[in-house]
Amino acid sequence: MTEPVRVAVVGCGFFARNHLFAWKDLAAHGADLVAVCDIDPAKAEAAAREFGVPHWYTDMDDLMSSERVDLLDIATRMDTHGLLVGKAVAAGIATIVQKPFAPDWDAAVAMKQSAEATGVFLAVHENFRFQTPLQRVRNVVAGGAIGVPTWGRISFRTGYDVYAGQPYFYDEERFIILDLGVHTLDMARVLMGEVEHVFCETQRRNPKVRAEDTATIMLRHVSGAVSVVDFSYESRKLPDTFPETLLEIEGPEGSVILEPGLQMRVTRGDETSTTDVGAPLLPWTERPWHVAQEGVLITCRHMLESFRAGEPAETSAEDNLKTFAVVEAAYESAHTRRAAKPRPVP
Ligand code: NAD
Ligand code: 89V
Repeated sequence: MTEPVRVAVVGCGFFARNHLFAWKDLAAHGADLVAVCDIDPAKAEAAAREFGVPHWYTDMDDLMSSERVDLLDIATRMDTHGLLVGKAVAAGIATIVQKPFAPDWDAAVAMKQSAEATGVFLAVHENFRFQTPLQRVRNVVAGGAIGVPTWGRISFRTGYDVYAGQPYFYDEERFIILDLGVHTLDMARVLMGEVEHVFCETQRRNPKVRAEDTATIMLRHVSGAVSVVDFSYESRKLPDTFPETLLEIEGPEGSVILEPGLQMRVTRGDETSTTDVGAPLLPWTERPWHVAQEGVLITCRHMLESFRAGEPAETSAEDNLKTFAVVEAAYESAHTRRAAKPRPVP
């Protein structure tokens, strides 16, 4: 019988509920949710009560000094990540931190380097690549069915009211590329390989929003492939496909297309087939978020298994910095109106 992994969740806000449900489900895989923390005592207490967690705190230092935690899951917003991750890593506690890794490159690099210097497990909860539909696409591409990808489009366009659950979006200094580009550009790396340079145009189409709410990015990959990654929270179309990532990846042998309703169409030579690759509903997930919610469970399971095996997560701090470098290159290109290269990860 392997020892349970003692997990604590810091941040009990809008999205953290999905982390809490996921860790409770992973009790069957050896996760033991021992504590939650939120600076808002009402949220911390409510989360502990709802999820049957024995202890709750309003200060992470108190949690770390009072509990024996093996794996800390930080589900706060990016402005707190540097401080909280720094504390956890200094305490030698393996840590997962929600996306965006940080508000800026330097803060993200500092966290990665602190974990590297101490040998502490540090991963970013970047869950789109773990979502069932996108895993199915990954399997097709990795299996070589279409050959090495040469062209792709990865698209997330919605008019769903994302602001209702995440009102802080209105005031971000840098918005949709940091919030959503971290997901879609990560998928571009996963499916098409590392990025050589990007050209990006941004738009602010909603007058109530301070920063960009739409981005259209063209990427040249190191392999020579070209992809277009586009995303907006200001699309007006029905049916709205939130939170589906739609895509088409082309190679010399064929293509894989993810269509609305999460129908995956694979063409190989002169044969084509369509499969429903939608995420299953779980007792605690609900439409339309269920695709993203199930992705949280799969991601947390991957983190648990990676930690237990003493291996870096797929979305380790180092890996996520490669995506973050593409995010920064997109902002640079949008500012200079010229192509920009992702900076190397130090
Ligand atoms: P939120 O503001 O609703 O919740 C954050 C919580 O953290 C709040 O309850 C706040 O009181 C608490 N908090 C702040 N500072 C703290 C501290 N020092 N110690 C303990 N608790 C503290 O935010 P949210 O919408 O839940 O987003 C949280 C993160 O999740 C964001 O980075 C967001 O980008 C990310 N997110 C990810 C996904 C996804 O994985 N697909 C989806 C939505 C949001
Ligand atoms: O998944 C996320 O990071 C959320 C979104 C609105 C894109 O679902 O912010």
